[in-house]
Parts: sequence; C-alpha cells; structure tokens
Amino acid sequence: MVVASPTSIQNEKIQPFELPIIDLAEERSIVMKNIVKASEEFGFFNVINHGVSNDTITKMEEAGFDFFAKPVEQKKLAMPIGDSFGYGSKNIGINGDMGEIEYLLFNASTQLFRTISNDPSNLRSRASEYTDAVMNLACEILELMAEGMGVPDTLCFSRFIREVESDSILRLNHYPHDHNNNILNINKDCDIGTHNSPSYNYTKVGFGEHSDPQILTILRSNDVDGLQISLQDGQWSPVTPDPSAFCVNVGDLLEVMTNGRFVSVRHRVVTNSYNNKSRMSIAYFGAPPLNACIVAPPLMVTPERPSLFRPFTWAEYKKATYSLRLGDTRIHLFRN
Ligand code: GA4
Repeated sequence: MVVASPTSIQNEKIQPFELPIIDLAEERSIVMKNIVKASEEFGFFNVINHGVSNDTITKMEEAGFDFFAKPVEQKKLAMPIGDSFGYGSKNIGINGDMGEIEYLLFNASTQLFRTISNDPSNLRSRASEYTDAVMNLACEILELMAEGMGVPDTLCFSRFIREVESDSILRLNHYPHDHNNNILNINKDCDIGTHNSPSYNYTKVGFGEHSDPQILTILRSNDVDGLQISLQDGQWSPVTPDPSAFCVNVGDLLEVMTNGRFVSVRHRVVTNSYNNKSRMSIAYFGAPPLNACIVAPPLMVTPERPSLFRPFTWAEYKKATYSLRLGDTRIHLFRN
C-alpha cells in the first residue's frame, strides 16, 4: 500500500492516551505478563527502572547536542560514503521522504562512518558505551517476552541482536526548534494546526509515519514532545516524553516472529510551533544479521493460528524496506 507522505499536518483529532509503564524492578512474573500484554495491545510501552545509568544517557545526549550544534559544513564531514550511515538533514531514506529533522546514523556494531573532525565530546565512544547498554536492555526485554509467551528457547529473539554480525542501528535525531516560527510565516510552507489564542500553532512533520522494520526499538528522548503513535481506530495519540524512561516498540520482524501476536505499530514525530526547545531522541534498532532467517518459533504456530508469514531473511526484508517509501507498509509482502 502506498500512502501519501505529507510534510505538514492538517487539523486532526488527537486522542489522549497513556503508554503502559513496565517497571523492571517488579517481580519477574508480573513484568513478563505486563510486557506481553502491552506488546499485544499497543506494540509500545515505557520501561522504568531499566538499569541503564544516567551517566551513560546524559553523556550520549550531550555529545549528540554538541555534534548538532556544529556548523553545517563540519557536520557534513560525517556524511555517508557509500551506505546510509552518517549525517543527514531533511532527507529520510533514498526515495524522497523529507522531514524537519537532522540525524546521525551509526551501524551499532562498527560505529562506522566518516571521521567526525573536532570531536571533543567523544561522540563515537559515547555512542559505543550507550549502544552496549541499550542492547543489553533490549535483550533482557526480548527474553522476558519469550518467557512470558511460554517459548522454551527464551533466547530465540535476543540471540539475533547479540550476534557480532547483527545489523542493529543507533540513530540520533535532532528536531531543531524553529526560531523563525511565528505568525508571519505561518502560511509559507505549512498548514495551520490548532488556532488557539494568543498565538497560532502549527504542526509540521519531523519524521513521517512508519513502522520500524527491525526486531525491537529502544527510544530515549529529552523532555520535548513530538512522538505520536497510531491507535487502532486510526487516530494519533501523543506520547508524553519521559527522559527517565525508555520507550520500547515492537518492530516488523518481531510481529513476524510472534506470528502476529505482537503488533508493529505506526508512529511519527511532529514538530509544534509551541515547543520552545529542540527535541533530541536516541533510537536503538535491534536487528538480526543480514543472513538470519526470520520465522516464528513452533509454539507460535497452531491449528487455530496458522503461520501468517513465509520464512525470509533480514536481507530480503531490508531490501524491500529500502525500495519503498517511509510510509509504505511492507510486512504484507511476506504474508503466506
Ligand atoms: C525507519 C526506522 C529507522 O529510523 C531506519 C529508517 C530508514 C532510514 O532512515 O534510512 C528508512 C525507514 C527506517 C523505513 C523505510 C526506508 C528506510 C527510511 C526509508 C524511507 C534507519 C530504518 O531502519 O527504517
């Protein structure tokens, strides 16, 4: 299905909704039950008492802000050489999607991209430390999920992202605060959102709607809002940012590996004129190695719930993902 990829958003009904909160300090059996329920119902939840040190998070965020504060010419030195890793601005992917965003993409295992010159904040080493910490958190969550669903091989999901060859990604997103954003430029290239006195507000697309193709995403943002998830009735719901929590979401591959029990839910990031601060988010996308075969464990497939998807490799799925637009759905291409 091809969907339009708007750069601004018309008046839309926004539905208030609170993400389920998973407290990893609670008793294991309760945590497992709650994680499975949240993954089935919403595909999204917040994790608190996650064990990732504040120091690791703060240093990563500071290094990210330092990088994005550099002059654009310097940031461009981190532009990708051949693959898509490195600095990017406005362009998302390779098929013409755009957003009010600048970002830095790292291969989580190699942190490879062109040299960042003048890097006093040690972005690379911060990213490496941060990636290790969130990868371990992702594995813990995936193991709780498997155990919570009664799968005997509790490492069946986490094993993929622990592999040295794992194709996981770390992404730093910076949604700059628009300083020129005022009543005079309101009709320039955007639609009017809400029309509240004393000032007009409008909404632009920071990162257009999409689902994450990988297994699991671990997202941390500063205290600036913008993330919205698509609820079952098609309405958008804002996610209140909680810098002390990680927002976790199910990716397409996990939907496949749970034979459709868990849902990979569409989400987007909007930038609002009433935000007076930049939003920074740091997303870890846990992915398997390229040659990994994606298939649901036997317990997920029953006569009542026959296999929904054909087996495929991550390389095949990734190829399909990158050949499509951001907002296109791809999972249906792999249905039985
Ligand atoms: C969405 C999730 C991750 O940010 C990402 C994105 C990737 C990119 O920015 O290069 C994609 C997008 C994401 C899905 C569709 C394709 C690929 C942009 C795009 C238009 C890094 C990923 O893995 O898939």
